[in-house]
Parts: sequence; C-alpha cells; structure tokens
Amino acid sequence: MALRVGVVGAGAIGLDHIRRLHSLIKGVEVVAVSDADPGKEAIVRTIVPSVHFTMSGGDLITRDDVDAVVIAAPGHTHADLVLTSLAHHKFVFCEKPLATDLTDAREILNREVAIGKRLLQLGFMRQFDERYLALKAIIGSGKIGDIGLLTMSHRNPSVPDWWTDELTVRDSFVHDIDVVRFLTGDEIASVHVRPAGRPSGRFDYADHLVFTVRTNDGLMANVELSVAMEYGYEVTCDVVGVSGVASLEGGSVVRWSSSGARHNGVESDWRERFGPAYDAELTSWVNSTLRGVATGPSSWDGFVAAHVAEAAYQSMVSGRETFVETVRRPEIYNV
Ligand code: ISE
Repeated sequence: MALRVGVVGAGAIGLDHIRRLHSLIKGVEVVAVSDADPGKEAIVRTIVPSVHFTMSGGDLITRDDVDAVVIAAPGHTHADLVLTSLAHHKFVFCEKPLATDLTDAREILNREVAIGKRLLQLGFMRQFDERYLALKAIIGSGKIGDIGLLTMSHRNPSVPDWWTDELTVRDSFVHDIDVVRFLTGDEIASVHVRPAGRPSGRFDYADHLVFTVRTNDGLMANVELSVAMEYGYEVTCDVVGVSGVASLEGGSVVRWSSSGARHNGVESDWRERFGPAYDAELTSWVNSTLRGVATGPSSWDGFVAAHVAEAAYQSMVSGRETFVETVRRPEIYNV
C-alpha cells in the first residue's frame, strides 16, 4: 500500500516536493495539502487534481487518511507542526530549520526521546548531494591526510522581503553548521560572526557575513554567507588536509569555452542547485517510512544546528566569539 502523505506548505519548496512526491517517487501518494493562502489551492490542483486542500496544517496532520507528513511551511511554523505530528505519532519530514528558536528545538528533542524512537527526518539535503558525498568520501579515504581547515561559501542571490539578519543565522547558516559536522564528524565548540563588506542598508547587520567556526578537535571553518549576491546561487567548499586539498566547486559541472573566454553556468537558486539532492532525500524518507523507521538527518542534528545558530546570533549581537556548551546526544540518536 502506498504511503499516504500530507504536505504542509505550498510555497516554492512545498510545490517542488509535491511534484516530486506525486510524479517522481514510487510508493507514495499525496492525499492532502495545506497552505494559509487559499489561492494556492488552484496551483496545487494543477499538480494533484484530486488532493484534499485545507488552510490548516494542524487539521491536515490529524486526518486519518494522512499516514505521514511533509512540512514545507515557513521556518517559524515548523516547531508547532512537528510537535503536532509527534503527538499523533506520525512520521514527519521537516524542511530545515527544525525550529527558529532553541527552546522549541529542545522541546521537539524531548518529545521524540519520550516517544522512544525517531519519527523525524530533517531536510539537510546537502547530505544527499553528490558533490558533498564525493567530498566526504575523499576526506574519509585519507588521500588528503588529516583535515584542519574548511573554507566555505554560501551565496544567495536574494532573500524574501520579510527576511531578517536573525534568519540569515537561524534559517540559512544552519546548512553550513550541518556541513561542518557532516564532513568532519566533529562537534562545534565556538563561533564568531563578523560583517563583511559595505552593507547595502537593507539589513541592520550585513548582506555578507563571515563565520569563524572552531570544533572540539581544533578544526577551523571559515564560512562566507551572503544574501544578496545577484549573480546567482552558489556554494563552495575547500577542505585543507595535511597532505592535500579537496574542493567542491561552485556553478554547473560542465564548463564551456567560446569567444576567447571560459564559461561556467551558475544556478539561479537552491532548488535548481540541489534538485537531485531533494529527490534523493525524499525518496530515502518515503522508503524508510514505509519500513517504519526514520533515517538520515535527525531532530538531534536540527537541535545542534539550532544550538550553534543561537551561539552565532549571540556573537552577532556581542561581536565576540561565543562558545557552545556541550550537550549529551540522547541514546535514540546513536545510530
Ligand atoms: C533556503 O531556505 C535553503 O534552504 C537553501 O538551501 C539555503 O541555501 C538558503 O540560504 C535558505 O534561505
């Protein structure tokens, strides 16, 4: 029997997920969609004509014909929707961030631990991206020796009108936090945030930020994060080891030369750059949910990202390096 899924949120990524669940991934049926904007119903029906549409995410989650939930609504709504899903013991895929508030992230962790098993997979899709997986494989092969430094860039061409400095940290930087943990296998000990370049005046803090991250084992990561790089969407990562360097380059994989110049296309946004990774992460979620288990990035990864993001926000406010207290990982997350 197909997994009957309800999708909360029919915005940009929500519609993408509805399309891939309906048309690409096997063993799953989109039976319900919710969005606070009733105007989204018509768009949703162009993808799944017979779907049940509601304006209430909570009503969707509690429906008897919804076996599992995909949360693709704005980040500040995630915590309540996840807690409702857990309260009804429904498997849930939640887009990042787990929560935009550390207290909410901790509450989700406590609820899942109280249930005694994982029910949530979190949308850290870079862990399913072929380039990041290849980078992790090179690190693990020992070809570049012990690693000591990551130099990363995360450039957004623009952000929505409602975006804030705080969301740059709590909703965007969380990807880079997870990448540092994913590639190094280490936990983050401190973070120091500084503004870079001349602000455009749109944000109180900055359009371009530099995060200096240190891990418990003494590795360092320098992360450049921008929210107004009009040329396109691009992420890069250089990993420096004692005997070599491994690089994840930006832009499209294929380069071309013409008219005396070399060219390399750059994706327009994160949905284009990470499309195959979203396909892979949701396919994995459907397959594991059909087996009755949650796999991949967890509430623990989401809690740690929120914990480090809180330290980064404190650093943004104080201008100083902020240390991250050590938190013991609950047993259910020890795979
Ligand atoms: C967005 O929500 C994403 O998840 C993208 O992957 C990230 O690059 C972007 O900064 C976020 O705003």
